[in-house]
Amino acid sequence: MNPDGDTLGSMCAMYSMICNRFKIKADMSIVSNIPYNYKFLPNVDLAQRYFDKSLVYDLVISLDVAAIDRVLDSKILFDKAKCRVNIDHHKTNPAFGDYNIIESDSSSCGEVLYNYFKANNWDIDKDSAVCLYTAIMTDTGNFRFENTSSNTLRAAADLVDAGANPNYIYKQCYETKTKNFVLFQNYR
Ligand SMILES: [Mn+2]
Repeated sequence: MNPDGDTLGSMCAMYSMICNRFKIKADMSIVSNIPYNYKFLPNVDLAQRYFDKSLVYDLVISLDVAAIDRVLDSKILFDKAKCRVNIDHHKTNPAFGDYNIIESDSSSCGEVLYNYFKANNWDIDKDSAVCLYTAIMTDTGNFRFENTSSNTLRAAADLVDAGANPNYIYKQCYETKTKNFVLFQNYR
């Protein structure tokens, strides 16, 4: 519900990792519209709002979701899955998955994923790097909130080396406005 840059960035990074590295088919599910400024995220347009609720997935991964009720009626897909994984950084997360990767000292779900990918020696491709950088940048308020640690900055640097462009991503997230919005601003 109301996904932010961390939610969408983490989802698309995991999607790229699964499809590009492991060559496994995956679907992405969201329950709200995608904010205009996150449309640049690689593959985000493949995310679906409506699903056949009779589907039973082998694996469902919840990303940046502090409480499973937040996914509204998509919860049925999570509940019915053969394996449920919960990856998050919120202190309040009650560990609702069969497997839980919760790091409350990480800035963002993007940083948790980055740590996981690195720990498993999974190469981070450019699409994943763009998504993870976006996730970390937006949840740290451009690396200025208290949750910004030395690990956060090392992750960001590594993601830049892997192809994320800080200036481009910043502009997409904070300087992209709809045509109507720009007209409205000019009118005022
Ligand atoms: Mn987050």
